[in-house]
Parts: sequence; structure tokens; C-alpha cells
Amino acid sequence: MAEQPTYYITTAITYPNGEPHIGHAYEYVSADVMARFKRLDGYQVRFLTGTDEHGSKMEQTAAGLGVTAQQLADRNAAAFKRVDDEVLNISYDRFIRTTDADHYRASAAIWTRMREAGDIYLDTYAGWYSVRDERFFTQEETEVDASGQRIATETGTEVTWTEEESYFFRLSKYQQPLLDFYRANPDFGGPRSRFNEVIRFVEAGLDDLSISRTSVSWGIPVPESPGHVMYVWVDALTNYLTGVGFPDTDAEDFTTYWPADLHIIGKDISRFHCIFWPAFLMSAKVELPKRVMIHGFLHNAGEKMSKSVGNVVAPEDWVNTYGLDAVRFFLLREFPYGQDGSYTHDAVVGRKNSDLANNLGNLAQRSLSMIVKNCEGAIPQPGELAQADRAILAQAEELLEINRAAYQVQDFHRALERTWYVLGETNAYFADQAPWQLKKTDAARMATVLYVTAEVIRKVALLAQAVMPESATKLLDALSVPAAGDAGATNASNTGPRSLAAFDEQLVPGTPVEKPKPIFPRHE
Ligand code: ME8
Repeated sequence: MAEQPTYYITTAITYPNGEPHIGHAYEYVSADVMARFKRLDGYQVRFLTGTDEHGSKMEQTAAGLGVTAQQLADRNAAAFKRVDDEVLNISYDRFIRTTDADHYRASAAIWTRMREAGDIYLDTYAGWYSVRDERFFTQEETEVDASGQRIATETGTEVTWTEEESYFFRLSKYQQPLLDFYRANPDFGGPRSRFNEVIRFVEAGLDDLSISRTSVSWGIPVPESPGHVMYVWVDALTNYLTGVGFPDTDAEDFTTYWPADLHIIGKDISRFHCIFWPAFLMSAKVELPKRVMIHGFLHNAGEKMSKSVGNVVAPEDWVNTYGLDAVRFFLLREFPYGQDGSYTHDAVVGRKNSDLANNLGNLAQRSLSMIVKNCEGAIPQPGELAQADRAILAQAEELLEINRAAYQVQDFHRALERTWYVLGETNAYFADQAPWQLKKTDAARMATVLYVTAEVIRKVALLAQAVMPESATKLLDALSVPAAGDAGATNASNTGPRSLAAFDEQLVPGTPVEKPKPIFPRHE
């Protein structure tokens, strides 16, 4: 038997200095959809997510609240994990916290490897630091705003003058190796426009990077260097290695899953992932990840979400209002992955009512209840296929390859757009063929139309499992589609994920059909 292909996917790990919002949910859901698609498509998947708990930002937020950084991390890491588990149905394999003991070992090990490579030296850092961004800025990268406060020009956040003894990483040495690597691996960063920004930045030249702090104590100690803790991004990025057992590079997890197939991250942290991370790994002599996909930001009616404006949406509020699967669908269908996007109540309701309630829910209800009523509750025997039948089935057949190609580059938007286009065509076919009239005039032809419609629904539901696991499962249950490893079961027992290996099969006449439970009620 051929060995099962593997797939290692990660999200960014969040700073648990506040509560989860819908922008975080966007990232989790997209990574979850990717992980589920790969599992359905036969891959052995490892999916890592978690929280980034060290650094000045956590230290200062905790001090402001009168708690310790560890207490703040414990409280909010639990809130993030709860959103994954109970609100968004995220199918991660490990929720890593950078305060986990094995992560301390991994971070110390990568540091030691970089030092042994001759890439770490002691000096004094003098420059600007933004606690909000956890990032160093040169004088030229800052400006004074109207209120007299010095800020980072790029991000608009407050910076403070910092002068301290610090270890540096020889990032400058990796300028050319990075450019060579990008050239040899044009799909390393996506989408292309965001990757190009990174490349231009590297071409302009790289300064060495300060990678330890002496004025911060909430961090991972630098090996054999009392008083120094690691700059939070050194430890944060290393989480991806901890998640597969580093520094034990002979362990099964590591040999099975490293290098990572995909890091999913937001546009504000592309340089950390496309420049620092591969440079650290080159230095530590660890293989580089295959791809970093940079998504855009989600805005509230075009405005940046912010506590002071009071427009921050909690994932739970949305899920309670619209239902989980409608939220998951909206996030990926509404705008292209990689670009910024905006949401309004009307936009979510519009998608839910037209794409889900009408195009999918209503078509499934109408066609399957006709089968239940008029075909003895089983998939009917189709007659000879007419041109219209063949045309719609052919369109549905192409969807697997279209989806695979789109998922390959995380173009979730295109995958859903094409799939729903075919559903729209199927609705038009159903209306044209009018099986409710054929019932009186030509029962055999009615059976064919219902068969074809049910077969398209089966194919769409198989693909939709990644995005809307609960609703798609209800549809597949109603059609008695056997679950993985459950070949001959009937509908009562076969609920669960259905492998995409079943995509090219066909519905078997005589298979019991149930009217699906209402899956997408209209949002009034
Ligand atoms: O950056 N829309 O953590 P973080 C879309 N700890 N994505 C958003 C968003 C929005 N409105 N707001 C935030 C960090 N994000 C680091 C990561 S990884 C080794 C360390 C995304 O809590 C953001 O782009 O600030 C990032 O990918 C993730 O949420 C966590 O952001």
C-alpha cells in the first residue's frame, strides 16, 4: 500500500493579552478548512495552533491589571482555546502554549544551534521599541505625531527609546541566501503581491537583529546568559518546531511532519515569517517550511476593529446570531483570501439567505423530499441521460479538481465561488425540468431529474464538508452516503466525515433517502 501523504499546518499563535475577536476567528477557520480538506483528501494531517505568552506586551498588560503575566496568560489562553473548541469547531491536534515545558527546551536548542553556527554575538542595542508590535524600529522608521509622541511610521504605534546589552543575530549574513531561496521557491510566500513586498524589503538590505532583552524578565532565559531573556519572536516562531518534537529530530513526529507544509498568518507579521524565520532555520541547519500564506485583515464595515471605537466582534456573538456554518462560509466566500475584507450584518445575512438557504438548503429540501414522497424513500433508478442531465453532471464532476487546485494555493474564495456557481446552474436545471410537473406526465423522467439533482448535491456536500462540517454531514446522512471505513452502513449509523475518494462514485439506486433536517433556515 502506498504510504499516506502527510501535511503539517499551523496558525500564528495569538498574544493572549485580550479576548479573541472575529479577526482571530478568520485565521482559525481558514486553517481549519485547509486541514479538513487535506484530511478528506487522504492526507495524514497535523494541525497546530495556540498562544504566544511571553514578552513586554504581556508583562505590561498584566501589570496594568494587577495580575502576573502567567495569570493573564492562563486566563486568556483558556478563552482562546474555548473559542476553538466550543465556538468554532476547530480540528487542531495540539493547542500549544509557549509556557509549555517542551517549548522551553526547543527554544534553548534553536538558540544554541544558532550560536554554534557563529551567528549570535553580544553588543548594545540602542533604538526604538514598540511594545504593541513587539518590534524594534530604527530612527528613520519612526516619526513624531501631532501630540508629540514618537510612533512607528508603518504601524502607528508608540515607541520608546531602549538602550541595553543585547545579543544580536547576524541577519545581514542571510540576505543573499534568502534571496536565492525565494528565487528557487517562488511559491514559498503567497499571495504573490504580499510575497513581493517581502522580497523588496530584503533586497533593500538587512540589519542584524537584537534577539535578547535585559529590561524584560517575562521570557525564556537565554542559555548560559543570566539576565537575558529571548526576544519574544525568537521563542514564538520556534513553536512550530516544538509542535513536532524538536529538538528530537529523530523522533517520529519530527521525521513525519517537518518541514511544515503551511504556516497561515496575517499580513502584519509577514516579515517575521518570511525573513526572520527562514534565516533562523538556515542558521540552525533545520529544513525550511514549504509555504507561508499571508491573509488580509477583516474590518468592521470597512473600519479597523478597535476597543476604543467599540466595534470589536466576539466570535461567539456571530455564531449565536447566524449559526456556525454560515459564519465559516461567509468568512471564506465573501472576499479573496490574501486581500483585506469587510463585514456588515447585511452582508452576512445576504450570503446566508441566498447561497445557503436558497441555493443549497432549498434545493436539497425540495429534491430530497420529492424522492422520499414519490420514489419510495430511495434513490430512484435514472433512465437514459438527456443532454441537460449530462451537462450538469459534467460540471459537478469538474469540481473536485477545481477545488484541489484552489486549495493548493489557499484560494478558498475561488473554490466556493465555483462550487456555488454549479449549484446555481443546478437550481436553474431543476426549475427548467420541473420534476413536480413530470410527476403527472412522465414519472420515469422525473426519476432521472431527481437522481441527477441528488447526485450533484452529494458531490457538493462532499466538498462542503471542509467549510461546513456539520451541515454537510447532515446532507450526506440524508443521502445515506457511507462514512469512511463504513462501506455498507445505512443512514442511521454512518454519520461522520466522508472521504473525497468517494467523489467520483455515483449514488446507487435503491439507497435509502431521508428528508434532510432543515440545515440552513432563512435569517429573517
Ligand atoms: O502577531 N483580521 O499575535 P496577534 C485578520 N503573537 N487577522 C487578524 C486580525 C484581523 N482583524 N487581527 C489579528 C501575533 N489578526 C504573534 C504571532 S506567530 C509565531 C506569533 C491575526 O495576537 C494576525 O495577523 O497579534 C496574526 O496572524 C494572528 O491574528 C495573531 O495576532
